[in-house]
Amino acid sequence: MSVLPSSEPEWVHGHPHEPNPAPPSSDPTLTVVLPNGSTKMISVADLARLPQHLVTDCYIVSTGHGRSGPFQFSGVRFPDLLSALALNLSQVQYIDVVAADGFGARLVPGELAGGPDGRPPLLALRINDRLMVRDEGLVRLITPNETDDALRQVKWVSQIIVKTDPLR
Ligand SMILES: Nc1nc2c(c(=O)[nH]1)N[C@H]1C(S)=C(S)[C@@H](COP(=O)(O)O)O[C@H]1N2
Ligand SMILES: [Mo]
Repeated sequence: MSVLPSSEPEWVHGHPHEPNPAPPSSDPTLTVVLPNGSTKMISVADLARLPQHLVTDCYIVSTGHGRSGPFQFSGVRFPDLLSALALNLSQVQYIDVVAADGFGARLVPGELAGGPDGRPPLLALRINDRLMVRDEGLVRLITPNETDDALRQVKWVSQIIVKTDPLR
């Protein structure tokens, strides 16, 4: 399988702004790339077994087709994913969440756990209390506090790349 090169992906500095309406493929495989370069496949069922967190009043704000919502999304918080992978949040430098169509977002330590508002980023599995279908993302990164352009609401998550800082 292909792993992103260590140079920065182009979307770190913003995206060309036409959202894909449909998934690039029906393959729902989700791969975690661990700091040592090894990979681990995780399924939606694996994610569903981890603690689920609900965030209400989420909006997907597209500069192209307007604002949709409010939605309730629920799914897995990053600290819970990291502990399931036996990784320590305090060592994380960043996590890249990449979709099957090449779209992605980078999460940095200060935002991974979420703030006191209880609206952390989620690997969301459910929308409005039902599982998302593939067209909706199946597994979707939801960053509740991003309300500008939906560039961090990554559908069809296929790779989660965890980078740790060797000095910490
Ligand atoms: N994988 C992936 N996720 C994506 C995009 C995309 O092109 N690919 N577009 C983003 C943008 S710019 C928007 S506006 C929203 C659209 O989400 P919606 O289809 O739920 O309205 O998805 C975001 N997530
Ligand atoms: Mo967008």
